[in-house]
Amino acid sequence: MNDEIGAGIVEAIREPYRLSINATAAPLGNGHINQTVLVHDNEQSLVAQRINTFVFHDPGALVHNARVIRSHLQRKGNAPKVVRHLAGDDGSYLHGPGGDVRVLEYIPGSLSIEVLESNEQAFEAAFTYAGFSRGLSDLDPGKLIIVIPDFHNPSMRYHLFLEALQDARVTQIEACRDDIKFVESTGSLIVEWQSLMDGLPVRICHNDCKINNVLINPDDGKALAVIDLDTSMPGYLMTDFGDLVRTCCNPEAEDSTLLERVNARPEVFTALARGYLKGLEGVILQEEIDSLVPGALMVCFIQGVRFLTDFLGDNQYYSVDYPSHNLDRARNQFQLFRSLQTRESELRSISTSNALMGRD
Ligand code: GN1
Ligand code: MG
Repeated sequence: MNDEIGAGIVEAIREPYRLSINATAAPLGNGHINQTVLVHDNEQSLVAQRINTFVFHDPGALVHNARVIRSHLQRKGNAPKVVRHLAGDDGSYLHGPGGDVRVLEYIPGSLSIEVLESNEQAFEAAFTYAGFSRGLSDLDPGKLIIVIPDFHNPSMRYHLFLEALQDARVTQIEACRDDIKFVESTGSLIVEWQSLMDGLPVRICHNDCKINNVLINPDDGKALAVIDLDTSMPGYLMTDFGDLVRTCCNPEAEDSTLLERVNARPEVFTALARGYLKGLEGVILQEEIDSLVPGALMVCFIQGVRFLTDFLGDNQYYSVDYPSHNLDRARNQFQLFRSLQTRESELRSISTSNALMGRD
């Protein structure tokens, strides 16, 4: 992100948040869609974000959903904290000429991690996201706006890949022939995943359960808050758990090209399953428990398909640091998927074992 972007965000919020002329902005986090900065002004620190309206057509819907979710969870004694949107002096949450800049509270001393450092962190993240869905299990899903329809729908994602393949330039196709073949040969699993998903209960999910979307306290490793509620809407537990596996089990970052190191670590998987099932004890149904491993496989594969689709379409969706960034990301995710496939039966017996929830 260049300085001009940060300066533009600060300008958009200067008046409504009474920022002085000394206010500074520095890039924050590692999101692929929105542009995020940490604003410091004298004693005050704020998180400000320019919402990507190519992806999120209705910024007001994001604010609405996050506020509905926050006020519901706040009424629950033991639900995780979620980050707060801050209104400006004028009472509004969206600013700037495009109405696409918002401000969120900054949680001092909090840390967002990109690559998991311990099994305890995996447990804590899974327990926190489970608490999020548990706390929202009695919120009417109709109160939330569907910001991106079919967001985790595997058939739709596969269809978009086929469309991108048809429209792609020859040089792009040449660069990823083997990856395309891999996707086409694995595509038969889509039907299975789709029908599994269609039989599950719809629940309010976070839908972007990456390890870096839980802020932790570095002193005790406990979760401080869940952030990035932009895709929080009705969905399925299998994809939330799948995203946890995708971002925690891999010892490498999602764009690492050291593919020989990419692998689904079973001990991390065990910690995730234990945390997730504990956090949803008494709520999660047996068919949902049975869907956790397929969910992990599906999310890794589909995330790879989404990155490859974007590579074929010249990187219109995800922000990239170099032209083949999305291709590197896709290969990393496919490698993780293959590693999960190799361990599938081992992981299934872990996630369905009674010992995991202390039931034996
Ligand atoms: C995007 O921008 P970020 O990192 O919050 C994407 C997720 C993907 C993720 C891949 C709206 O999230 O679905 O899983 O990148 N968000 C959207 O890391 O597409
Ligand atoms: Mg996100």
